[in-house]
Amino acid sequence: MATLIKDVKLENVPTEVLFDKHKEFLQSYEKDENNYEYGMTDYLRISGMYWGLTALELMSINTKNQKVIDFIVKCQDPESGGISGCIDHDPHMLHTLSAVQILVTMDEVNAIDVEGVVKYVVSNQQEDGSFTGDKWGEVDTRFSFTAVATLALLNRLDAIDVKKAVEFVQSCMNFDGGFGSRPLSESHAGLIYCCLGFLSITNSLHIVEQDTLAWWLCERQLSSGGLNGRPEKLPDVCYSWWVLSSLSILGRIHWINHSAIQNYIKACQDVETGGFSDRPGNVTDPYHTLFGLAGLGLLGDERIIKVNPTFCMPQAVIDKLGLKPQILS
Ligand code: GRG
Repeated sequence: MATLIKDVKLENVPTEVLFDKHKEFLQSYEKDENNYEYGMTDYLRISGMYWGLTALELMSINTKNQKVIDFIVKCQDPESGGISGCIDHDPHMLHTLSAVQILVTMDEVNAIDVEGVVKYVVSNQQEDGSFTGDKWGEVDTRFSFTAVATLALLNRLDAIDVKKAVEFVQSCMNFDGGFGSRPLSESHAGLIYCCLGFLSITNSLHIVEQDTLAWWLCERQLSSGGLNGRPEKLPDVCYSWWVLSSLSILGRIHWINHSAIQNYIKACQDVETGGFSDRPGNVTDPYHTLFGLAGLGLLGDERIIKVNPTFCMPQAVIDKLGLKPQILS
């Protein structure tokens, strides 16, 4: 029986990256706070700001903005030290990292209580080395990444038990070389990025089955050129980041077909509204716009500011902090 591989058809692919349109698209979020979409996305506001502002930085726009800094300050919980997605919401590890990424990029990290953030991250580490996302207790390798990325950006990796944290991530490695959210969970490109990013920050990439994993990541490329996150799934522009950053950390980005993925990413642009969507013809958003642009940056598009594959931030910011996350050659 023939195997049916899920994929999409590309038609009328723009030949260029529409930088001006993408800038306009992202800047419109700053101007219009009264629309329905803005109101419905309160719960992810801080991460949304990180996606949009980082995408603008990658297109050489300085995003330093007092309104954003003041908003983040108001999202820090004075008791736990954690940062929430929006004022009066519960703090969460993901938004805490996004806030620190934004402030570090703006060179304004001291606007928040840095020791409070450190205390919050430490409070989420469990006996087995894993991390919870918030006080409600969900454990996931995404939170191992957000913990070490936040602390590394604050130069406070010493505050947690790194050895135990590495042992937990290692326990999530699968027979195919990939990683899941917890021990015995299915390998997924998003979680592989989190685990490789974690291992790159903690200088522990030696535990990885490097060739096996790089091959699994290359198998994410479909005939359309797009990448999926796991077998039998449709392509999505965000995997241009999760897969290509993982291959970059492994020193094997040249293993994948560059022109095919570039073409897929270009096909996901909306030529009228600007921005990128997950698949051609869908509605665009800042999340897919960041990961489309950052993916093109990793593939060597020199019009995009050099992006660090571990932190998904401008390389110049990481250099300025003196951070050297491990990258294999
Ligand atoms: C600093 C860039 C950066 C990220 C912060 C939160 C985080 C760290 C990374 C998220 C990684 C990620 C996308 C994980 C995916 C989790 C998952 C199991 C998604 C499955 O979603 P489906 O089933 O998607 O909707 P597919 O594409 O598999 O159908």
